[in-house]
Formats: sequence, C-alpha cells, structure tokens
Amino acid sequence: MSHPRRRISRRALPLIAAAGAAALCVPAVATATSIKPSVECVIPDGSGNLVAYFGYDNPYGTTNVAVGSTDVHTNYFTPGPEDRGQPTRFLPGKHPGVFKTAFPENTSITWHLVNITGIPEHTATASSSTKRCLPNLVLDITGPATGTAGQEGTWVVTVTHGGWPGSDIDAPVPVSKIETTLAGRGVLVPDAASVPADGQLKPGQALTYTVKGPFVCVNGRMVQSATTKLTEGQETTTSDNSDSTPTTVTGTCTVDLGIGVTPSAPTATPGETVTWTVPVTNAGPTPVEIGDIRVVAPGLPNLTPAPGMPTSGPLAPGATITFIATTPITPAQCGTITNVVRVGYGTDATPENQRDTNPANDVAIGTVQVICGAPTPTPPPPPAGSGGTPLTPGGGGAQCVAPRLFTTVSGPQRVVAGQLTGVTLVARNRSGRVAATSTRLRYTVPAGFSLTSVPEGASLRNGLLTLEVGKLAPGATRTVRLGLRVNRTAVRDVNHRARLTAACSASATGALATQVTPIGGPLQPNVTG
Ligand SMILES: [Ca+2]
Ligand SMILES: [Ca+2]
Repeated sequence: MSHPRRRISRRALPLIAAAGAAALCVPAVATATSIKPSVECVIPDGSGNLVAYFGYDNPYGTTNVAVGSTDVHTNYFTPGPEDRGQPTRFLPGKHPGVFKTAFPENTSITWHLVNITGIPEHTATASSSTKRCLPNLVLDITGPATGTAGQEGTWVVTVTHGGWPGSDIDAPVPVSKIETTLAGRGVLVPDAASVPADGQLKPGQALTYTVKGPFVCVNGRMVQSATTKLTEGQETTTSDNSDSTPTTVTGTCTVDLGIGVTPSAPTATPGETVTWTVPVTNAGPTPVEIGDIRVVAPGLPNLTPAPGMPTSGPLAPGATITFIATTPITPAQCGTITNVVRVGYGTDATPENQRDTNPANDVAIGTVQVICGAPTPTPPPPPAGSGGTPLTPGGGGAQCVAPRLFTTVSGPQRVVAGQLTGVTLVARNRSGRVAATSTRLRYTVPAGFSLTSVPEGASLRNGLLTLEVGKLAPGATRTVRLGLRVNRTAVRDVNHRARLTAACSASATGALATQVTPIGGPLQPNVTG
C-alpha cells in the first residue's frame, strides 16, 4: 500500500520545485509596474475653470522622472502644455493631492506617467465628472470608564474640521452648518469657548460639546453615542462621523416613578363626559421597563395608554407615558368626584432594591365638581385698579400692584417613621387695600412623606400639591390642613416648603424643619399611629 504514496511523492517533488521557482520570480514580475498618477478631486475656481488635485503612488524608492516622453520614461499632460507643474521627483509611497492645475470646465486633462522601459503607461484624467473636493468632519467622544448609578458624569464630544482630503484647500466650514447629536439627548450645543469668533471652523480646528448627565445602568453598562453631519453640502466620508464610548456603571439603580391625574375640566354637569389624563414620569436616574409599570386607578376602570404611547420597552429618565380614561357624568354624582391613582414598579417577585424608592410621588388625586340644579353665576370681574388687573397695552396706564403675601407651614418638629402627622398651611394677604388674585398655594411633599388626603380643589402631581386659592381680599387668610404619613423607611430630616403666588408676580415662601426618627428594630405591620 506504500506504492501509490511513493508515486505521489515523486510526482509532487517537481511541482514543489516549480512552485518555488515561480515564487522567486514573483517580486520581479510584481515590480514591473510604473508609478501610478491619481486625481483626487476638482473644484471650480469661479472663473470657468476647474482646479484639479493630482497625486501619485510610488512602489519604489525615490525616483526621478523628468517632464516629457523618451524611450525610458513618460511624464507629461495632454492636451498641452506637457508641464503643468507635476512632480519630477517621486518619493516612496502614496502622496495624494501633491499638486494642482486648472483647466477649462467641460474639458479634460490627462497625466501620463511611466518610469520603466517597455511597460504600458498609467494615466489619470480630470474632467467635469471627477468628484468635487469636499471637506471632512471627524467626530470623537470620550467619557469616564466607570461611574456610579445616579451620580453625574461628563462626556466630551469633539468635532474636528479634518481639512479637504486630497487637496490643500483651507476653506472653513460654517459652525451653523454642523449638527451634532447625542443619542437620547438630541442636538447638542457646542461649548461657547470652542466656537470661533467668526463662526467659521477652519481646517484643524475643533468644536467641543461638554455633556453632563446621570450614569444610568442597563445591565451594568452605559454607552454614549454621538454623530455629526453637515446640514448643507457633502463630506469626503461619513464613516468617521460617529463614535461611542462605554462606561461601566456600578451601584444601585434606583427606580422612582411619579404619577399625576388631571381631569379635562374642573367642573362638569350630568350628561357630560370627563376625560382623565394620567401621566407617569420616570423621575429616577435609570431607565425603567414600561411593561413593569403598574398603575392602580379604582375609579377609572377604562384607563388605557393614550394613543401612540409605547406599551413596552424602556422609559428613559425624565420621560413620560400618558394614560387616559373617560367617565360619563350622571346625576348620581352631584357634588365632588375624586379619583385616586397610584403607580408602582414590578411585581411581588421584584427585589426590594429594584422597586420604587420614593413614595412621595406615587399617588395623585384629581377632583371634578359636578354641578347639578341651578347653574352657578359667573363671579364678577375684579374691580378696576385692584391687584389682579393685568398690565394691558393701551389700557389707559393701568398699573399692576403686587399684594403683600405671607405664608407659613406649621406642624410637629419631630416625628417617628411610620406615624401619621400633618401640617397646616396658612396663606395670607397682608396688603391693606390690594386684593390678591389668581392666588395659588403650592406645597412640596417631602421625600419619605405621603399625603393621606388632598383638600378639595387641590391637585397633586409628582409630589407637588397645588391649591388654587383664587381671590384673597386685603387682610384675608386661608388655612389648609394636610394629613401626612411618614413612610416607615423614612430616615432623613426634612423641610416642608410652601410657596404662595398671585398676579403681578407676588410671592412668598414658608418652611418647617422636621426631625425624623427612623424606626429601630423590625418593621411593625399595620402602623396606625
Ligand atoms: Ca467625515
Ligand atoms: Ca416614586
């Protein structure tokens, strides 16, 4: 059985020898080529000519080729003149755009080049159809390698004018024509210090965009991607116009959703339909999964995502999805309709550290007054010259006089986590003669606290309670009591803050500092205070 194998070996030997011989010949054959001329681009000079940029690729060492045509070489242009300033000394390697020459539009010129006897010449032809010389932008983004969820990071996007490849053109690009976008953030504004005073970005100059924002964790990693473009005209290449940078994100990715509820009108009559808008906002630092958002609205059984809203996928920090529901108003509902909506994240199986960490904005209450029987007369307009008169053009010189407002927050200065408590808000107009109009009292529910009730006529959205006080006569006071529960997990001291505003830019603020004693030991269920 060894016979055939030996025969194959014997036959293979001369083949190997032949292949070896051929391989030795390859360099000689491969070098039997000329220096190659190239045309990079053309650009109109504004006087009926095109300026063409030529270069070359020399596979040899430095080679001299004189202008003209002889038995051994060729280096000339057609049509004449033969000498258009092209090189006669060719350096090794590729050299794009080493010289330029003008020729009339709608004609062509050809550079002929041979540096070895007896082989075909190489040519490069420039004409009106040769590609135009174009500028090039190059984008780069840098950012931190690591970050902690929720903390702020800084990224820097750099867009450099990379010149006009293949030419010596040094024309700038207007900054106004450069549009740079960060994925998820939209169009960026360049750092003022990087914008040239004349608004023209010259070759070699760069715009920088400094971007700050929270580290958000998606599987422990965050990627920032940026891209730039010319809004007018073309570039040499767009393959270098995008870049991205990854950050490894550590720490707890806290979730915080906030909810609101707004009826389509503050009042309704039987027979009408009220539409309730329920926005859910991602108030936390990390994206959340829309499919894991739970909205509980017992009074709104037909609550559904508003048209066009996504029902799955991520909800970015700061982004809102909206739900809507309608309720037909019946005579049985005369009085006040109150709708309480709640938001939560995940299910019973969701680990504690991945649930909503801030309950202060988890509940919202909306009310509608259902008016039955005789219609309420429209309140008369405020008397002329009162504090509510807006400054109107051509209004006979009416002046807006701001009332003197005063507001306080009072209540316990020490509470224990889990207990029921409350605060009293006072809104007062201390003016002697000026009425306060469009008066509005706002109260921010502190972190770790939640409202147990909302006064009539008030709305609660994302932890901000807004009460429309309306007109407050000179010397008048309005007092509002709010029931609060201190969250069982509350550990931080808080400030209760109230802000009173009215027409004519009148405002006042009040605050109350409260110490919170955390619960020691295991949590007790059903804390009733
Ligand atoms: Ca580019
Ligand atoms: Ca929340």
